[in-house]
Amino acid sequence: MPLDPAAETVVTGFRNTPEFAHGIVRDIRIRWALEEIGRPYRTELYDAMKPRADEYLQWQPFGQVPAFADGKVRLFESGAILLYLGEQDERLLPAAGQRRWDTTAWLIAALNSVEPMLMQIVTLDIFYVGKPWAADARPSAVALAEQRLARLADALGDKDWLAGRFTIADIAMVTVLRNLRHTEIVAGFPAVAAYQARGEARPAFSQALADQIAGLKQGEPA
Ligand SMILES: N[C@@H](CCC(=O)N[C@@H](CS)C(=O)NCC(=O)O)C(=O)O
Repeated sequence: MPLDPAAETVVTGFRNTPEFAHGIVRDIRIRWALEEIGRPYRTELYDAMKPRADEYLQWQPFGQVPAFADGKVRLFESGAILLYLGEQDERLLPAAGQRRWDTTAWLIAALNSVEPMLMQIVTLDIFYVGKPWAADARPSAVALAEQRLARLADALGDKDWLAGRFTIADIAMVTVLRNLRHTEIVAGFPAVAAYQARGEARPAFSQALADQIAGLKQGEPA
């Protein structure tokens, strides 16, 4: 599909999900970044319960959300979209030097080293709730997640943000941590819990959250 340089910014999401997903569907990451830099966007919201059209698979090969387009690029993967936005605004990604690469490393760590461990618990608690084998597997999944959270707490030390100031790495990490909000696991690591709360206290996050939930309610039965 040819790109239109004058096109508006578009982010894809869902207009209906089970309630547990409200506030954690991954388009929240992109909405949050866009709110931080005051960049307007519109959403394309899909029915989460139905397969995506073939045309959408040309944009997001796995049929997932979010995907992003702005007339210059079409992108999928929340991490790639955050990096793209960071390239355009230093408030999201420092322009050069150690801080830029710390941001990149922590963004990838959030999505590759922490998110999979936390998602195991979500999978067991929510997708396989009630299965006896899920209850058996849970203690070791929690132990693995706790190892990551302990290292994250050490890395944070007394810093407010992972790369020394707020960046897209924090958008990725805070939204990853939110996946455990149905548990007390993060509360067991006060520095990590305080870090998550600091991220969630940002006005840009509140706006992104409110907008995502408003979109998700569109698909609810009246
Ligand atoms: N690694 C992808 C994961 C995207 C993803 O898992 N999206 C979920 C919503 S949060 C989704 O679309 N799930 C529906 C599906 O997998 O069919 C990213 O970070 O963008």
